[in-house]
Amino acid sequence: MIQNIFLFKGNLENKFQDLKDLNIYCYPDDIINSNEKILVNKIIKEYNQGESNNSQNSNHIIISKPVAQFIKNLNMYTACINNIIIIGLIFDEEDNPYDYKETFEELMYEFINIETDYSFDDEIEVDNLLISMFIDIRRFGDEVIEKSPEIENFYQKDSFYKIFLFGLDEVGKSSLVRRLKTGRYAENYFSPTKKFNIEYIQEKEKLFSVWDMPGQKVFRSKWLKGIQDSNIIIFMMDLANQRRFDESKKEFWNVINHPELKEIPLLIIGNKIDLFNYSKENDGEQLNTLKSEISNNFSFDKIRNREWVFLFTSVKTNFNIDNVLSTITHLLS
Ligand SMILES: Nc1nc2c(ncn2[C@@H]2O[C@H](COP(=O)(O)OP(=O)(O)OP(=O)(O)O)[C@@H](O)[C@H]2O)c(=O)[nH]1
Ligand SMILES: [Mg+2]
Repeated sequence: MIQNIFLFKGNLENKFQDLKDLNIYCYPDDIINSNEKILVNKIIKEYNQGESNNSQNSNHIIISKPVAQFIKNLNMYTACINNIIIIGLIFDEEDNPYDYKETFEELMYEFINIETDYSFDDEIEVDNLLISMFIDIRRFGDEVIEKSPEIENFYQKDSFYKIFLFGLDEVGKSSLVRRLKTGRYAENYFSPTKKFNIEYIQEKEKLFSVWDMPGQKVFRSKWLKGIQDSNIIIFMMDLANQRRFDESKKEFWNVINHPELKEIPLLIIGNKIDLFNYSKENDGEQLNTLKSEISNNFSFDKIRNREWVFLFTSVKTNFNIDNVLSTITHLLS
């Protein structure tokens, strides 16, 4: 788990040559300061050797490759920005900093927004940056790297399952997870998911970890990083948004054809049925017609070598939500 985060800010002209001009910020503990010349020198040595032919274009952020270093019992991971800033993470001794590589790089780009030309001039800005990054990295570690203790028992009992939940943006994935976990629903409760949203849901003697994927296009290439060891796949679509059926179908088949998901049971959810005009009196018949239209659209008849079930739901009105968990349980048995 991450213990501390620090930031060195050097002088533009001489980079990190003169430690007098170096500002050092730490959060939450002041474990590094400019009196520790040897330590500080060792940390920045990596970056002063690097090629300095990167043009100093203030609108451009250049993040040099993060490096893992072990100095004075400090297990750290540092990266240099535009040759004048070094940001470092300090982990517990037994941690592997490379587990955090992707998140670390992503966060740096996210926080240091290129448009606003992040200057690091304001101390409060820097403090805020460090605190936000610290919290995000710790949260990532808790969710992705470390198993929470409550889960250990389930591992032993062999009743712990991973659910991979994907689909286009705004189909209602995060809303479904919240509904299943808390029974609650609220309109526009979530902003679009940006990282894997991992929630644990207990159903009788089983514990499910639901990996709710971010659906926006920019994040879809990351889906494949979340699929390993999945026991069930859930694909969700927005029934009312037929203009996006082609896009949705394409993403569905991209994932389903992935070799790692071979033979894994599949639940397909057509959500937002509340927005669909069907009369309550003969909804059974109308739903059947709708279901075959959708099956044709998405070519579900081509699904091979796996068990699969299609369900209509409305996360909003709670329609069929009880059946989601029971269908998952059925598919696992
Ligand atoms: N009418 C209706 N709206 C719903 C339903 N389920 C979710 N919504 C709404 O759909 C919108 C998107 O919901 P989210 O749960 O954030 O969607 P998501 O699939 O997680 O989206 P990404 O995180 O971007 O992938 C929100 O405004 C929800 O309130 C439903 O069953 N019916
Ligand atoms: Mg979401």
